Amino acid sequence: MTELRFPDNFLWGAATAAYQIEGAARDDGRGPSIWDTFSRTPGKVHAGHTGDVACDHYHRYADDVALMAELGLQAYRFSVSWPRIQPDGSGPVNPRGLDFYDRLTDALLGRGIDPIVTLYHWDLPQTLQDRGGWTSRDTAEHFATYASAVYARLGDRVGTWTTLNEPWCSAYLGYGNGVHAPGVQDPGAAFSAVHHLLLAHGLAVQALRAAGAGRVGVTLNPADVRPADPNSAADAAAVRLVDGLHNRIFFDPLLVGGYPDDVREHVARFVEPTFVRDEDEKIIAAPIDLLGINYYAPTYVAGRPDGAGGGGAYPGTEGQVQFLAPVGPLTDMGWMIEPAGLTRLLERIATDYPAVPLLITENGAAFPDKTADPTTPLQDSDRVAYLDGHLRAAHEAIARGVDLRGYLVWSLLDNFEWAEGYRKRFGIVHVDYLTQRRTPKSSARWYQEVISRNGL
Ligand code: GBH
Repeated sequence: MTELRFPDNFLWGAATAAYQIEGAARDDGRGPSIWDTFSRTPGKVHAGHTGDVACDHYHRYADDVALMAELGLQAYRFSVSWPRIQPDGSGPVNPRGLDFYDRLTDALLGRGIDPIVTLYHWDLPQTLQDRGGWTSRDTAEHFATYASAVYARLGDRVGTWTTLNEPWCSAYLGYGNGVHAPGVQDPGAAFSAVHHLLLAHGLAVQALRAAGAGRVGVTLNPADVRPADPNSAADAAAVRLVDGLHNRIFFDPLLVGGYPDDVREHVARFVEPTFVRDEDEKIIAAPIDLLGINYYAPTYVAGRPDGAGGGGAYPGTEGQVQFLAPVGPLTDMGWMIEPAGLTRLLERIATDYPAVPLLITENGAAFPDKTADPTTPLQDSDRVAYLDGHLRAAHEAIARGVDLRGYLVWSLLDNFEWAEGYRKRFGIVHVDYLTQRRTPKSSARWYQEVISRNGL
């Protein structure tokens, strides 16, 4: 394989999320989140796993930061747990919750690692859910207050802020098909959640800017939507529909201003959009400094005018759209491995929504452990191949002119993989959940090399 160099100043790092790694669910005044409730509800998460202990990162953060430094990470993306900061989601701030992120930030800076904060990675305070969660406008207002509280504590040391992680998942999986917390199944609620999440982002950007924040953005999980048959008009229509409900419903209000007409019409079939107020458009479209992109796999669809489509997590696609079963090499999640999808996606975003720098805030793969012997380093050549392929794809996008600033691997550690619990492992570092022992896999050593050479 040819050697590839990345641009000078290209940022290399790793990402995690609070509920997936921290544990310490009842420590230091943390309130319950919708993921505590959901994971403790029988049948929702594989084998009844919860984030109660997870990787115990809350207590082991110093060792974990030392490991990041050993691997040469330049940046580390973590999320802040809202219910640690405001146990009830609104009202008094819990200083002990902020203390943890204060210690973490200082530990990172002490090792020369750039902290990238995500303010919301799915752990909504349960009290807010009891009042409607993301279907309530109040939640968006509360989010801005929470963002200000975190900024007030960390803003002097954290330079890069992102508001939400993957609002698509929060809305469609949380309120549409209910496979994620809070487990609601209601198309109207899903669309109302989309809007209130976007509004929360916009209000938080306003609040962060007012407080003096430097770099502010949001992380999406845009889909590379592909037709089963490139020559089929029905498939092209299916691509357009899914692209609207997955991508343009977020991109357009954030980066252009307002929802696309076809998306508005589709949503109106499920819910009267009284929750959209005139003033919201401007708030949501507040300029951002970076767009975080999470990419894992492409989405192949076929149009089914005969009404025989299986649909998916997208309200109103039942009957009309068939989501094709993944084919070819798959990860342990059953997701396709298609690096070219990343190049296509980055190019498409750069073309349709120019002027905003991009950062890959997540990319990675789950693969089962290869060895039962805990004394030999785990040889995860499948993960190395996945990462190598996707870095080549990212490099190709840069070569075609995409303004891509960096790459954060998902994930630093094996962790609580949401509805899959601990059975799916995304880490470049292995976690033995019985002993909490961390062991870098061969992918971690490979990544360390990539970073030190700034290339492949
Ligand atoms: C991210 O979600 C999350 O930010 C992170 O917390 C999580 O651990 C990580 O990825 C790994 O899952 O569902 O078969 O139709 C990614 C969620 C994955 C949702 C791909 C859409 C489409 C394939 N996305 N999925 S499928």
